[in-house]
Amino acid sequence: MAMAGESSGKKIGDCDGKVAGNRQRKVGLIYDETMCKHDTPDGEDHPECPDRIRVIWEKLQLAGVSQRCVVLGSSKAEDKHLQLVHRKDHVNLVKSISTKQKDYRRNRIASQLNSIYLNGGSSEAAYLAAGSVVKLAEKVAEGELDCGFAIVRPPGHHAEADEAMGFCLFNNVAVAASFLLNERPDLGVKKILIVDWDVHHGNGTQKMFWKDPRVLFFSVHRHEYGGFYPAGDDGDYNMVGEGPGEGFNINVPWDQGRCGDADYLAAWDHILIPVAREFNPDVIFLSAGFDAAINDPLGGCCVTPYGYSVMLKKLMEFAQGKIVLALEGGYNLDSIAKSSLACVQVLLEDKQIQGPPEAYPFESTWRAIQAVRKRLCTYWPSLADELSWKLINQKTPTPIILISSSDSETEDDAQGLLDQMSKLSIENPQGTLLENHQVEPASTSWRADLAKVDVWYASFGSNMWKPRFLCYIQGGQVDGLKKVCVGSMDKSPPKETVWETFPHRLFFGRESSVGWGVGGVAFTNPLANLIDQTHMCLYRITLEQFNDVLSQENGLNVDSDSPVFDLAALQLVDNKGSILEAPLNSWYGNVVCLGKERDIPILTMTCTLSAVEKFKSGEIPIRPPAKAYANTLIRGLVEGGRLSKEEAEAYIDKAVSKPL
Ligand code: X5A
Ligand code: ZN
Repeated sequence: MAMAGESSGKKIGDCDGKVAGNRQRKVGLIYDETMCKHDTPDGEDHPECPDRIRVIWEKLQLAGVSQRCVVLGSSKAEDKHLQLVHRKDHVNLVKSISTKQKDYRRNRIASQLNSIYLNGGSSEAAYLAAGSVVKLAEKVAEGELDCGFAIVRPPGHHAEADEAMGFCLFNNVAVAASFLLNERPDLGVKKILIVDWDVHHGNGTQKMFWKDPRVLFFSVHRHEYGGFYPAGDDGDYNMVGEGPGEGFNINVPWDQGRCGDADYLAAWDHILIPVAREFNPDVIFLSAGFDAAINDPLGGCCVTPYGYSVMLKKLMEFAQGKIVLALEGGYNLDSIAKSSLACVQVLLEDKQIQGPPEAYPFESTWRAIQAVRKRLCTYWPSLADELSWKLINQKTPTPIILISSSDSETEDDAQGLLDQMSKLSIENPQGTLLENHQVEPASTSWRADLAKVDVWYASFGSNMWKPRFLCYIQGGQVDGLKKVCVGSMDKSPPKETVWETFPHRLFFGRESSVGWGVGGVAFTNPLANLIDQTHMCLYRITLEQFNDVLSQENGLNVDSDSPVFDLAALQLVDNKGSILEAPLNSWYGNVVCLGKERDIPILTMTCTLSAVEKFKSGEIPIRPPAKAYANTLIRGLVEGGRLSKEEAEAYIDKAVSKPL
């Protein structure tokens, strides 16, 4: 097989010793220009393009690292090895592609498949991609090499037993893992860890080892409740394997894009690494897609080369460093070249590269990690401990939204707050400045702009009773409420009302409130958990109205020059599914996005995470609600048709009596 750059690689055994007594690791590389022949039939642009592997190879050469590796020729997979994980029909189909004389025959096959193109070079490339990973894996398992990187395409992890999909024809990594286990028992590889950090779920690999306890499959991917490719439930954290393979499949599903180094490393530190320690693999395969890399056009995440290098370094502690990387996705040529280089430098045990300043994971990242740990802790006891509150509430300082205290007796005047707000800026968790809040002249168009956007306002307190909530829209006062509300500038009623439950803890606290007198008012813990349920009444209102509700909740003048919660803030919660926390000591200093309903964000307002801590410590009192207030909640739940009177009373009682 033709090989680019074979001559530039050193032969096994003639690497320089790096440190006396600590020999240089033998790192294998496989690259073959033949795999570039798989391309779109008419030369149309496609993200999975031949240049992907070219740029990686060129980068490794230019950086002088391929010269320090053992460069191997590619090799075609044998049908019998492919058939360890693929159906015979599928192997034959892929084989037949190049024998077709006409593009239209191939196009017809491709059109039946999901996200697949085919040309005359596809069969050979697919055989070489799979065969190269097999070859590299064999050499690593034999000990002839310490580790290596197969720079292959087409990618493999979406390919299922009988189906090509998602740019993948054969499942290269699965073929190689199965080869070691089934064809080379003499090598003593009994347990394999497959780590899939491609931004997409490795559905093919998951299915191939679903019932196989010899292979622990770990995939971290954008999932978005099943909306991200490959859509569906396969990538859910509940998918843990079956039969003897139960517990040997781990999915870490992100609810959103934008995850970066901090998020991935949190998944490493709190899931993958402890499990790897318990599993103690003999060999590790890495489905190394680089489409979670910063600037990837498909991934939307922002992992840096540094992030990849740290993730890989942490894996090198296992299986005596026997790790086989196989390229999967990754569609920004510059990003994949840099990320690949960073990884090969780790394989070579070069000095750790520099990283960007420290950032913290998103709230939704901790939610995913906690869900995974809970689901899998019976199989992997090291996941059983609760993560410390301190850890999961670390935050990059983000002064975002200032909301004054609701119903509170504090002296802060509204104008003072607005003045402060005007000095604040919105930052994303990576610390990049997104937008400055400006003080605008009194007559601004913010109302017109925000009136065009709908949100769901999710109420869990007295606003669940519609007549009480309507005071915030139409103005007025209802039974039990000790104050008159001015209402919104837009007095139109909610367009829709729906009920939902959310996995959050409802509780009551504070001594007394302006609206309801002596007794606590309702809060919901901004952090989701797996046990508690809060009933919420969702009103579909405009973002303009939401601002007016927010202002009234917080004693601010609705007639203000600027919105409290603007489009930039909405975009921020929308993108992150995260929590905006006010830096002030306010009662409802938090706008939390609970998700979406028919693509419209669901927003609620509650206390800050730090206030939750103070409630727990007793610094802020937990108090049962005033009678009139509790009755208003019960009325809301009953008249809204959510619960019976008895159920509603029991629900409130439970929230009152259960310790935080
Ligand atoms: C290997 C890989 C992505 C497929 C996306 C299809 N496939 N829309 O990254
Ligand atoms: Zn991918």
